[in-house]
Amino acid sequence: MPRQHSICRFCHSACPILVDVEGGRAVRVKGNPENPVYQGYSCARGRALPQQHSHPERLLHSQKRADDGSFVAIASTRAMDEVAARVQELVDEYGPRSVAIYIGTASNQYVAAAAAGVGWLIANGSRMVFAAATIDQPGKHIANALHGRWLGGSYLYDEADTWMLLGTNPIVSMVATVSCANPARSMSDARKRGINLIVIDPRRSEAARYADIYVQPRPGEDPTLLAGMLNVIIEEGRYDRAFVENETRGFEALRSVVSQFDSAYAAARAGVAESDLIEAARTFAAGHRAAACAGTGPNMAPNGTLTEYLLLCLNTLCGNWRRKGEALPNPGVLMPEAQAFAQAQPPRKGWGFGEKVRIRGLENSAAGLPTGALAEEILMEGDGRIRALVCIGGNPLVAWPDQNLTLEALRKLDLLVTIDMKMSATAREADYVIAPKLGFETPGTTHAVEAPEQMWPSVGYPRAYGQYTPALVDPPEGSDLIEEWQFFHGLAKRQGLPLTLYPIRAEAGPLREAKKPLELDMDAPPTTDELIELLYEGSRIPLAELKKHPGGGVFDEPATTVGAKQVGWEGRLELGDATMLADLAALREIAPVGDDAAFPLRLISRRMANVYNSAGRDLPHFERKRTYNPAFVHPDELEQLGLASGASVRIESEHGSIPAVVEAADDIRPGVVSMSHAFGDAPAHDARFREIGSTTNRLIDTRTNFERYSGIPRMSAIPVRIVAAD
Ligand SMILES: Nc1nc2c(c(=O)[nH]1)N[C@H]1C(S)=C(S)[C@@H](COP(=O)(O)OP(=O)(O)OC[C@H]3O[C@@H](n4cnc5c(=O)[nH]c(N)nc54)[C@H](O)[C@@H]3O)O[C@H]1N2
Ligand SMILES: Nc1nc2c(c(=O)[nH]1)N[C@H]1C(S)=C(S)[C@@H](COP(=O)(O)OP(=O)(O)OC[C@H]3O[C@@H](n4cnc5c(=O)[nH]c(N)nc54)[C@H](O)[C@@H]3O)O[C@H]1N2
Ligand code: SF4
Ligand SMILES: [Mo]
Repeated sequence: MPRQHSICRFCHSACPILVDVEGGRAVRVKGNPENPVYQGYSCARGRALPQQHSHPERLLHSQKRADDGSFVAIASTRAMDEVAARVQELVDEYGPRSVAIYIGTASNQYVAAAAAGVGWLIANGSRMVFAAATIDQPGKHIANALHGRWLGGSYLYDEADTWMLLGTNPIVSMVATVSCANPARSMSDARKRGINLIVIDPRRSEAARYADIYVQPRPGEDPTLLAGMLNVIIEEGRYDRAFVENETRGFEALRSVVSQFDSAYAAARAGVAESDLIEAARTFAAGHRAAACAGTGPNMAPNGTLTEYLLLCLNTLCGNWRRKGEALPNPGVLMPEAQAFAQAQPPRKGWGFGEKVRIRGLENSAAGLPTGALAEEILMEGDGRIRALVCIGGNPLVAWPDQNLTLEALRKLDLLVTIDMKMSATAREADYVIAPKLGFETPGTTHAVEAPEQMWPSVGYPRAYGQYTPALVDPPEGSDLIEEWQFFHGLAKRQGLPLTLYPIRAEAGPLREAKKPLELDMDAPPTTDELIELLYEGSRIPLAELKKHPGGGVFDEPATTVGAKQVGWEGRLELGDATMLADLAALREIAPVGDDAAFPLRLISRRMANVYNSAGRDLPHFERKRTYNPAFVHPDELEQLGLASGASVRIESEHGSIPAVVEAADDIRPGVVSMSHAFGDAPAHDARFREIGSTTNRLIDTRTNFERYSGIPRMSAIPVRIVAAD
């Protein structure tokens, strides 16, 4: 068979790829140099998709735990019979709330995987939906609710003259804090264009190499740093007065609190030069098409919601939102056509609505139920305890904060099911492991990367781009695999329940009704291709048209522009949210993150190339290099500790301890340890740490240091010490 177009589904970036198929197997993958948006980009993980599909450890059959703890293959229909029956028993005996789902990272890339899980859960009467979002960047969702949203959207990196990246490294992570399609290309193009780029990160990251101003702060001091910048901009009158006057409220309240963070104080606290802070503020305020955006680092450090809120205030003060008459870079392809207006959607509640958990007063928030409290929710006796958990493309045992607690919780469950392509650390604790189809075996689209109306600075494609791919190959001979949504359909059918899909981003627009949930036929379910047709009804570009562009198409014409403010519209963006400003004011009274003699170092997270959280470590291109996650520290730090690069150590926090391998890296701020998450395995495997790495989440305490809105514990800027291994 000739070379075929497809979409990579290893990570969220949806790169267009060219696939050589021979004898019914994908044998080679490369990027597509003719693709107008990605311009040939692919990464080693995408090029290793053939090995991923044919990996000797890939599950070709679902697995069931036997009484002796070993796993035996089980037919997927039988697995659905047994899981459906067990869930029904639990619902009957303990109520619907005893059943929960966890939506992990590897669910985003598959058609309706999460939507079907949610639909199935709701059909059971449960609302216990947990997702990785609340241990990722929950502050984004909550701050957005508190600040309100500009319905004209934000500017995008590819058109910007000024940009600020706070604790995000898109060159490695591929997140859309610049363009998610070929970020390196996008960053070098922007440089040629003369963009002013500010990067703030305790590690001089790959993205920092493109920076005009690079600031290396203490981790965890982003709110003070931002308050200092806001103060400079306000005091020097560098903000957009007309925009502030016409579209916001609460300016005086913000001014009054940030005035306590003068540049000298803020800079000293963040451990940066005062002149750098002032220059960053002035440069940012001088931009016309600009935005500031944060990644996981500052969101995982204490006060992540406050950081995101102050970033929104910074963007709003500087008037960095798309104005009336400006064209949207991406009005949508598989989404309905964007409806953008030069007006503010007013604030809404950030937390405290919907389902509750029983833990530490935590509640549902704009980011969802707190995954940081899920282990406790499973462990806590009494009415409402979660007894069954179905994981969709996630790996809680290495990804959730507090590994020991997580392990205890997973073992306490009456039923743990995980849909995973291999026997992950979590799968080995499960009762059933459901073996899914992988990318080449299923149709797919780029719709999850679209974001026609930007929720926060810079997300989504910089153009009206989209791609559809059919399934390219059949699953391996003799295998019994099932797609995620089909598994949930199968469960619902066996329980005699309907399955309704709540399509993502189907909410109402100012002139558009919300999309209706989709009720699936329980006796004659659609094929995945038919489901795609149903899901994208009403898309700006008809699916049939998109299919005429197998390598991906751009549909810029006709342009969609930002409409004038609707008559009588009164919504304003909130600069003075009382809770956020109280949190900021309180920081004035709290010692900087970092004053702790027993644990003098600060552990921060990072993404490593060639893997995707816990996935990809078994692919050949990664195995050829080191296979663990080094603890990177500044060479001076190592010298002080009397350790050589490559030495085995223990990293200890107040809460736990892990073995690790230190490595000298002069891009790290002294006093900081930079280490990737989701490596290693359960504690029983610790002896192999030089081969499989170690789980930093064992060092994290979910219970003492957490954000009260989202429940995210302190997952960055964690006080630790390094001791030589015995
Ligand atoms: N290659 C690869 N790509 C991935 C992933 C992967 O595992 N590997 N994971 C994916 C996932 S799930 C996500 S959510 C995204 C995340 O995407 P990003 O948010 O871009 O993640 P990182 O690349 O870890 O960048 C975070 C940066 O924050 C810095 N940092 C840490 N603490 C602080 C702090 O307190 N303040 C400041 N200012 N900076 C801080 C770190 O040094 C790091 O450079 O990446 C995705 N992409
Ligand atoms: N300390 C610390 N903890 C963190 C973070 C951090 O920076 N520091 N980051 C947090 C973030 S941002 C996130 S998003 C979470 C991630 O948390 P999770 O999503 O729970 O973890 P992953 O490792 O991404 O889990 C992906 C699982 O899906 C499987 N998988 C891979 N491909 C497929 C597929 O095609 N289909 C199916 N069904 N399964 C597949 C993999 O084998 C793996 O077991 O971790 C969080 N935890
Ligand atoms: S960046 Fe992500 S989508 Fe693109 S080739 Fe790599 S793994 Fe695949
Ligand atoms: Mo994430």
